[in-house]
Amino acid sequence: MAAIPQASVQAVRAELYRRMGVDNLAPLWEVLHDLVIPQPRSPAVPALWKYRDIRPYILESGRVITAREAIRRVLILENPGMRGQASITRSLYCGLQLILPGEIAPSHRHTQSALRFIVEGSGAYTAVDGERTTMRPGDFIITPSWTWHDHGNPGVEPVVWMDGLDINILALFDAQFAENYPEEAQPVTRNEGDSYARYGNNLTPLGPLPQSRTSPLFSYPYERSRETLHALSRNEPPHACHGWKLQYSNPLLGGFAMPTIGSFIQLLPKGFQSAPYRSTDGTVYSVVEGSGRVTIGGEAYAFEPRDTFVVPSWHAASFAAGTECVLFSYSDRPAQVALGFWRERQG
Ligand code: GTQ
Repeated sequence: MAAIPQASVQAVRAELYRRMGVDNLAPLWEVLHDLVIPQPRSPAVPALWKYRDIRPYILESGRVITAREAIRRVLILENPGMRGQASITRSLYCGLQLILPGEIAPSHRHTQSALRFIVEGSGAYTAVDGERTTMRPGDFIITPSWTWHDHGNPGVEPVVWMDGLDINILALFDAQFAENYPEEAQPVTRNEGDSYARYGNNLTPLGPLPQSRTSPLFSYPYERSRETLHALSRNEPPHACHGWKLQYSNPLLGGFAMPTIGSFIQLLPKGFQSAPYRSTDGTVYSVVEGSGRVTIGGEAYAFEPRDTFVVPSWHAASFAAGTECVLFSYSDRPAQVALGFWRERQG
């Protein structure tokens, strides 16, 4: 090789690549360094959406299209590094859904799992498996894979919630299915509170139990999460990175509440400055209470209630709580843990 001029080596290789390309072959050695990389290099970038700035667009969308016409009237929070891909991280979707008084978002089901985190307004419901649950700010609600679900608002005020879906995970595996329910709303077959009574009180009905991988408890009311956080805070010091942080869990199986999406709620005391934390699960946050500052990969963002921000994979994040803060978050952690490659680093 040493005797062959570099230019002709390049030309010989290029010619080989061209011919093999015709037969759908490509040389690994030209791309290896981009395929197998020393640490995550996410196309997602840190970003924060101020609710105060985006709320007018949400309400304006309510004047230009009905929930019935839109099916789901949602503004997608697109990661600025991944515009046009309906993604907030590589694996996850995030949107803000609006339902106005008197509206119904028609029933359908899909293999994607969804979570709802209520951002503004009360009195709307989501129906899953024949049971309606009333939405209040801070409630965490699950729509398990392949369950019929419709949303309605018999109340008097607009209701806005965050939708988190594992759309990109299903797309990665080409495992998406969806269908519409023949009626606009599914029939109500169980009283409100049934799933909470069965599974939310440390008591389990004698079989047969649901076989789903998703929590049978489909609504986790904020009142209870908040109370639990404050109870913890009275009995132990805050974690250096997380303050007091809880994972929403499946009362039958333990672990995460959903098989693909992990969800969390944390309390930061007033004046708290967290140690930096990074993990491979890019994470979406919704601010429930309080204001402060999050520094993501060296960039600082001020936040206040109802704002949304995203910490991409392996970006160090740290919090400065100006007042006592409550933050909700979700990520693809259960999927990474199940597959054995999730990593974190504290400090
Ligand atoms: O409520 O079923 O934001 O199917 C995106 C897709 C919400 C929903 C979204 C959906 C839904």
